[in-house]
Amino acid sequence: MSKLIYVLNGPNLNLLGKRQPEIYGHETLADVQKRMEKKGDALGLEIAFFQSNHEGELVDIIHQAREQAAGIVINPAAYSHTSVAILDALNTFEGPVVEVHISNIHKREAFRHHSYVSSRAEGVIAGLGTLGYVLALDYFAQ
Ligand code: DHK
Repeated sequence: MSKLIYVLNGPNLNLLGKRQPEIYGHETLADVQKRMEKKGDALGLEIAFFQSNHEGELVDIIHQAREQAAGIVINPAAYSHTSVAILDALNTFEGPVVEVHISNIHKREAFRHHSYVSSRAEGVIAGLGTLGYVLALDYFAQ
């Protein structure tokens, strides 16, 4: 049976492709999902893909992952910089977590330099565009 990987996307990522393309690129979130599913097939990983603009809903999805997922890829978006609730939820999950940022948060405003989630993540991929999501799957396959 293939391993199930939850992929979580935080606020405003539903507008990927339309929102500040000079920072986040032209690919849509649906494109990212397709790429991940294709890569997942090649690696023997099943992908469950989510996006929410609501902190509590992301917490609920992480709780659901506790029962189901072998690992989590998360781009918490703006909640990276604010959410102890998402960090606490991830701390209830026993498997590996990879944090992804499309942009290089360290090259941007100072308030983006700190992520609560990073203290829980096995690894953080930032600044490689949407390729970061695909590379996270290579980690899980390994
Ligand atoms: C996405 C966001 O929406 C921002 O709030 C983060 C992250 C960066 C990204 O690069 O994917 O600061």
